[in-house]
Amino acid sequence: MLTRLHLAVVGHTNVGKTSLLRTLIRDSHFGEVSDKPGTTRHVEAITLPLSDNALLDKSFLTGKIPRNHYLAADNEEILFYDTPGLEDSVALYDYINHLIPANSKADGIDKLTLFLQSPEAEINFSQEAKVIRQLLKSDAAIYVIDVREPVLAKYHDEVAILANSDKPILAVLNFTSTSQTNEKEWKRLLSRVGIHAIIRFDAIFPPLDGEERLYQSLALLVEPAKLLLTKWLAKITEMRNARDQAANLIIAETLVDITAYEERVKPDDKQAIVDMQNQVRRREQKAVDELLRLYQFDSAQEDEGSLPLVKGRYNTDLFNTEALKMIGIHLSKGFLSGATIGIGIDLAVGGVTLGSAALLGAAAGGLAQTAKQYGAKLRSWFSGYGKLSVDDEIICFLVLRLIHLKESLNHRSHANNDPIRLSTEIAKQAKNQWGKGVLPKRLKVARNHSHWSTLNKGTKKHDEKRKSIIRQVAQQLC
Ligand SMILES: Nc1nc2c(ncn2[C@@H]2O[C@H](COP(=O)(O)OP(=O)(O)O)[C@@H](O)[C@H]2O)c(=O)[nH]1
Ligand SMILES: [Mg+2]
Repeated sequence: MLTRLHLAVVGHTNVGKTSLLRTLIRDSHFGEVSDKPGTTRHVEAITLPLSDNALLDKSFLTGKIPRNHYLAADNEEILFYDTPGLEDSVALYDYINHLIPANSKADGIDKLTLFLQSPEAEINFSQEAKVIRQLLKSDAAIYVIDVREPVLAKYHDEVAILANSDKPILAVLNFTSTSQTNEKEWKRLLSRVGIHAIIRFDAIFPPLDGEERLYQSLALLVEPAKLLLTKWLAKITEMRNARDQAANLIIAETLVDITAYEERVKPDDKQAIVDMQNQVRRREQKAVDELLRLYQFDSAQEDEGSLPLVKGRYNTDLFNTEALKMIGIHLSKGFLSGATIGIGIDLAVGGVTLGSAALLGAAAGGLAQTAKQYGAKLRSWFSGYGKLSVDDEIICFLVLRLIHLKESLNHRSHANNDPIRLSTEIAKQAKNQWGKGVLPKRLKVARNHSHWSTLNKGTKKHDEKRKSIIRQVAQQLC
């Protein structure tokens, strides 16, 4: 039984070998990816890290420490070897066959071994020799194919050379999300040399069950590694679920922080509103950073034109009514646009707090005008202080943005260099309860617990009730 599986990732140059590995090991910085041929010049070993610190960050909310390292502790591991491309397979195939006398009984491995011992392995075919050496040392190969390519002579020779290794080979059809492909022809060629294990796996837009299919196919090909691969897959699934749960906790904690956030201000203190908006923006950014870290994407990677993120930041302001309307969030009658949008005012009058919706009109003209509007009765109660809090609609907008970001990151390949785009999904999500602009009851509870917000002074971050509400809100996000 194997406890370590060595997999050589081989194929023609520029077919997406390095990209496939970036996707499988969730690391957008692994190796070098480029349109130019021959970017990967050496064999590079890499494994999927099975511990994840970002998952631990939120464990204080659940009290459960994610089980890490259980595979690593047993020294069980899958090692991938990224190799340079097989560039000149036609010349190599000829050369290998010339090395063998005409009536020789040498088999495929004999031929490859002879080649590796020949002087040309150090001179003209040094790059190819690296690939073949690694292939012979590995337990199996993942053969990456660009299915847009017609099946030219050079590929016939390439496949024949690989088949000489007598290693189990899993063919991975890449670029399958492109419209014009030569899949049928490739499958025919592969089966002619006895390669029948074939999966479709686009490195940039991998299918949802892509990883499962890949490891399951390997388990069928390399019987001694079956148990290891099954455990590996279970670990991947476990990490995926833990990541999803941690993401929901990140979002839920942000929601509770912002819902419970309040400031007591004097009438007409417009600066207080601006300051509060900035605090909320910063809190949202913290959630974005946490999500990016959780899904192992770095914020600097995003380029200028990206939506919804520009260099790891949303490029639409949270307090922007147009954006709110665009995704279809229903705005209540009292909702105002303009500078004061999104921060509602409750009047704290002799211990009685009036609903913010009724008094939203106050935001535009300041509290003095409100007092006029609501008459003498109110004025007599008026203690001289107002309580600012963030409007329901803004919180709903925030949650939709964060859920959308989470989904985008969850499905995103680490080989994808395109900016994260605001898809139509967000509009679809907006049809659910959040789109109505009304907070669910569970979250509303936070309105009466200002000490639950890390944005207020005297926060009780570890308050059991706070943690419990965060967990409940997180569960409702699923
Ligand atoms: N659209 C698309 N592009 C891909 C895919 N796989 C690789 N690429 C691009 O193809 C180029 C070569 O990829 P790379 O991983 O460096 O290939 P390698 O030479 O085989 O390691 C890069 O520009 C990648 O971004 C894919 O599945 N779809
Ligand atoms: Mg490469």
